[in-house]
Parts: sequence; C-alpha cells; structure tokens
Amino acid sequence: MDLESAARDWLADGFVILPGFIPAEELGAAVSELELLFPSAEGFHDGTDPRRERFIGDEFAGIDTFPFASTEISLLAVNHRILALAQALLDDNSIHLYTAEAWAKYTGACDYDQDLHRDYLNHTLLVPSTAPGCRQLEMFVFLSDVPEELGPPHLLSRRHTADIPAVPNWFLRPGQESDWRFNDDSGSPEMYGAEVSGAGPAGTVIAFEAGTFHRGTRLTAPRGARYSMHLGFRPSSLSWGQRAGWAARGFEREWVAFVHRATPRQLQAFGFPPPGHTYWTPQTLTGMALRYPELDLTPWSTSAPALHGS
Ligand SMILES: O=C(O)CCC(=O)C(=O)O
Ligand SMILES: [Fe+2]
Repeated sequence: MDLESAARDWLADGFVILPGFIPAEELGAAVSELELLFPSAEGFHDGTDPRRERFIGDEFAGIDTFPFASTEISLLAVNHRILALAQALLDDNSIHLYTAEAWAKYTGACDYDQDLHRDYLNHTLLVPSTAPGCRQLEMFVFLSDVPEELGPPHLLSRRHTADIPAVPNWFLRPGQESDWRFNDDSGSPEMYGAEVSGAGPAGTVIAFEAGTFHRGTRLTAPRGARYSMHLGFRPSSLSWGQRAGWAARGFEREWVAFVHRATPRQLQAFGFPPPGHTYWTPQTLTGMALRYPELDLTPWSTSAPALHGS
C-alpha cells in the first residue's frame, strides 16, 4: 500500500494495517539483537534465561523504554519508512517521536487479553482531536510474526466509534462489573463484534490515532513469544502530546550510542534542531563535538555562521 492510500484509510478508520511494511533486510539487524533486551522463546519457556521472572504475572512488565540496550532496535524506532509514514499520516514535515517502547510477551506468562480502550489518557494532557494538525499517531511495529495465536492487537474503525464520548474510556469485556467512571461495564457486544485483527508477519506496522479503540489479545500458541515496538508521534508543535522528555536519560550510554549512529533526520524526530537553525553556531558545535565525539557534525556545521573574529 502506498502512503497516500494509507493516509486515506487512517483518516477514514482511525487506523491502517500495513503488513510487512518494514522489509526483512531492514528489520534483520534489530531482530538479531532482540536477545540484548529479552529472552528468546526457548530461553523463556525452558527456564534457561534467568531474566524470565520479570515477565510473570504483569503484562506491562515486558516493556523496555527508549533508548534500548540494542542500538539497532533504537534506530528501527526511527527507520526512514516509519518517519515517512508518520509524516504522511500527520501531514506534517516536522514530527516528533514522543514515546518508544519495545515489548516482549510470552504465552502463559500472564493474561494479555485487554478490554477495548483508547490510549490517550497517558499520551496527551488533553483529549484526542481529529482536527488537521492536532492528531497524534501511535504505531505497533512487529519484530516477529504475530498470527492470531500470538496476541495481535485488535482495532475498531472510527466508523463504529466516532460518537463515543471521551469518558468512559475502557469498555469492559462481558461479565465484569465496575463503578469507576472511566469504565463501561455494559459488555459492548456491538463493539467487540466489529473488531479487526492486526495479525501480520514481522515488519508489519499498525498505525492508529490516539483516539482509536483497540486492545491487546491473548497469546495461545504453545511456547509462543511476541516481540513488538510501540511508538508515538506528534507534530512538533503539538506540545500537549507527551509521555516524558528524552533528555531525562541523556547521560546513558545507550542514548549516546544511538546518537552516534543516527542521521540528522532521525535526530530531528527527537527534537534536534534542523541544519540551518539559529541554534547551530561555532559555540554549540564545539560543545556537541565534546558531548557526542563520534557524531559527524558536518550537516549542521556547514549551515552554521562563521565564528566572529576567528
Ligand atoms: O500490545 C498490544 O497488542 C496492545 C496493547 C495495548 O493496547 C495497551 O497496552 O494499551
Ligand atoms: Fe492500548
């Protein structure tokens, strides 16, 4: 599917599923480093990997946040195809990555079946908007094949949900009761009946708007494992869409290793000013060379004004 058709689907449905969007040759380096973050399926299920305990009993315990122990996985979060897709769907040339997580799930580790929900409560200070320039974009990126038995996310088209108010936000599966104002416990058969599965091969990207209903599903394949990334993009001017700031972990060697390998375009997605910006002066370039000794500063220095008097 080309980016224009993807944008049409995303506008109409609130999501688009792009099977195998990242080709194997661009995925391979990240996949080969998965074990720097997570146990293999064998290591988990045979009990030979001591890191397995972390995943037991809590579906969210399998999440690592950017910058990752694998530089290749960090680079994949801003793969050129992913950035082009984000720019096309947000219809903006200045986009920021505001969250990036890698997530491992293992059959039997815990119950991954979720209630239908939107993610907006921890992706924006406000509520989702579909006004041009005000949308936020989330993506699931599969690092392994995710057939139905390995718990793909299920999504609901906006055609079925456009009139649902911002609160409640969780529409519980049948048989549960709750009086929390964010929960709806009516069972919502018409919503669950309209789910679309995001099952797909490794490299599949599911792009969805922060107001789109979706949910994680159960892993049932014996000895199964699912590896994915969850990304969030916004127009750079959309200051209310946020989860944390990247500088908070800016001293970590994983961050520096990523910066040393990234392109100016990839770094711009984290907030680096573009070449030609007034930030780039001899003074800042000298400092950047000390902070990031292996970063090639040529793209920014060729656009900087000459140092006065030197
Ligand atoms: O990992 C998935 O398939 C979906 C998870 C999800 O929607 C969530 O945790 O908010
Ligand atoms: Fe979610």
